[in-house]
Amino acid sequence: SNLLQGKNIVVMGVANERSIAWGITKSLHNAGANLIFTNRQERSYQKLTKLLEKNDIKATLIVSCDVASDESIDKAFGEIKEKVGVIHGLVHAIAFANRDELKGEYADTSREGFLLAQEISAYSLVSVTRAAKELMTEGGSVVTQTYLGAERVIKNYNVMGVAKASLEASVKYLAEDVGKYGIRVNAVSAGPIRTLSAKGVSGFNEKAEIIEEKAPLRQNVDQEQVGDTTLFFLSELSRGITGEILHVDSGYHIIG
Ligand code: 0WD
Repeated sequence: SNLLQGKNIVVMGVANERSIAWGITKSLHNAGANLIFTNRQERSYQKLTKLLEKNDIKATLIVSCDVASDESIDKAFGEIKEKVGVIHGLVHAIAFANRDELKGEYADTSREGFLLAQEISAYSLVSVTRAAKELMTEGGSVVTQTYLGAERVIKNYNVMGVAKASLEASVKYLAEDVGKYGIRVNAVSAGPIRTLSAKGVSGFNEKAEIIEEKAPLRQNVDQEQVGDTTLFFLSELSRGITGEILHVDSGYHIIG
């Protein structure tokens, strides 16, 4: 397709081949987008450049960005503004919590662990949307990644569930703020996908098995399915939609 032909899209959060952001990258590339990437770590940068080469995808720009730092965000978007100018889309696929707080009881969450999860997983959407808005002078679309643990108690998801609840509320408040500039903000709520981050949450296998057993479609979702839905949100096909949380979970969330 050519849904994103000539569109400049920033993708944040490719760590490796399994990353949801990598599945999204493939969908956006196939739709003709010009892709700008941000990485936190040098390790991810190396992995990304290899992946791009292997898949014959040419990045418009790769910049480093640690969302824990306002200076880093300003520097990254400053560089994007300088080298690319206008952007039309932003993909936020970033989250973090301490591993030892992704098991046991939520009540045991530390103050620092709570704040860290909120900062990296929820506040980062606020700060990058603010930075991206300045470059979205022709309107735009912001898409983030969330999980059912925001809506329901899911064993071990704990502090991240509370951070995702904050992320989802932020999607709605941000959608109101930037709607007047022709910018939309939406989230994809994906079923469990085996990635580096998913390995940090205890009991991943059980979660994936329940989907195969109970979800209407009786199969787990993959990065490509999330990629295609994210493409939909970035494209004109979804022009009437903002502030939405869309489940890509084989229908699991409707089952009681
Ligand atoms: O089952 C799953 N895997 C699901 C994941 C189900 C539903 C939602 N999600 C969400 C995650 O919560 C996250 O928001 O999707 C998003 C992407 O997660 P992923 O693809 O599962 O995880 P991973 O491949 O580990 O990528 C996470 C990225 C990494 O990229 P870099 O380039 O930094 O290595 O988030 C990054 C993490 O390192 N990240 C940060 N990026 C910038 N600044 C930071 C930070 N401070 N902290 C973590």
